[in-house]
Amino acid sequence: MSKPAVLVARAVFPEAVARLAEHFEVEANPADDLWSKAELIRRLQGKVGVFTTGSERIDAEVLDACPQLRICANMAVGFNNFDVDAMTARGVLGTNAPDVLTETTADFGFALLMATARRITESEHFLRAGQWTKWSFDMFAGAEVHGSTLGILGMGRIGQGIARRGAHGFGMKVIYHNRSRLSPELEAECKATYVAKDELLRTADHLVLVLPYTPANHHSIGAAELALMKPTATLVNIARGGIVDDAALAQALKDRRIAAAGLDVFEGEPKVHPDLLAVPNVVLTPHIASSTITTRRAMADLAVDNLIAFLTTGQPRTPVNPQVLGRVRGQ
Ligand code: 8YV
Repeated sequence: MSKPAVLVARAVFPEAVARLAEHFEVEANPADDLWSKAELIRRLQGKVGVFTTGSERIDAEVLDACPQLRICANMAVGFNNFDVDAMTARGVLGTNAPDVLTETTADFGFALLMATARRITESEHFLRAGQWTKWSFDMFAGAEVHGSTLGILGMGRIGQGIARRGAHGFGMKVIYHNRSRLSPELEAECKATYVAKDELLRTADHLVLVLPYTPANHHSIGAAELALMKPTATLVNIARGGIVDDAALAQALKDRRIAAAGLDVFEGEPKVHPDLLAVPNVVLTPHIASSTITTRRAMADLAVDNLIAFLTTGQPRTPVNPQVLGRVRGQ
């Protein structure tokens, strides 16, 4: 009997593709470039599963054009590339890759906070440009991190990881806002206090965004929110582009309405708003918060586990729409 066919939509670890090939006929994109939607649909013909990397848009058009597709397994904790309602309505399972990237991503969030507050990349550019000719008493004076107030918007697993680092490692006072409050036990463990969003914006010395992208969260931070922040505050976004209005942020940075920002994600990435490239008080990284080999392997392994487990036993490890189990297409 021929094996079911799956597609790997973008280049990933060869070992991940090899594991899939033990169970399935695999077609794998050898390139880092995303296929166009038309090409993705063409490649998906006859495939029951697809390994996605968080950027391939799986919507009603794709699902209707690929009636054999039963599972989309994301190598990412975020799954805003999936139209989950359209998938659920058509009996297509989505899976994501939570937990395995939590600590690594929290490490990076903290690194970006530190680099932003202490102006590490800005001062490095100055040095590399040969501009360091003398000492001055306030040269690249930054913002205190230890003992300051850390604000976290979005208190899922990664947000909690950042809270722990801030509270336990740097003696920061941690405040957070989230759709729902943490349990008293988790609040105590993270030493975090729940506050309203406005209070978070007004009070935080360093504000870290870790909320998932949903239409409701689009431009959660825009001109009005930036206006509430302290002029000395810093903003870090390791969540998703689109949560921040990048044009409004660039203007606020230019006008020094906030002190600095650290951004790993951008609206329309890999394109970056030209005004962000033009201001000095921003640290910019190319969406690498989860990028260590150990963690990226674990993310790929989890996506592979989900494909194998679901297509062989019907029991995925980390479904995002578990309500479709039992009524997935073709079952
Ligand atoms: C990924 C991410 O690197 O997991 C996520 O949601 O944003 C990143 O860890 C990216 O989506 C590609 O897999």
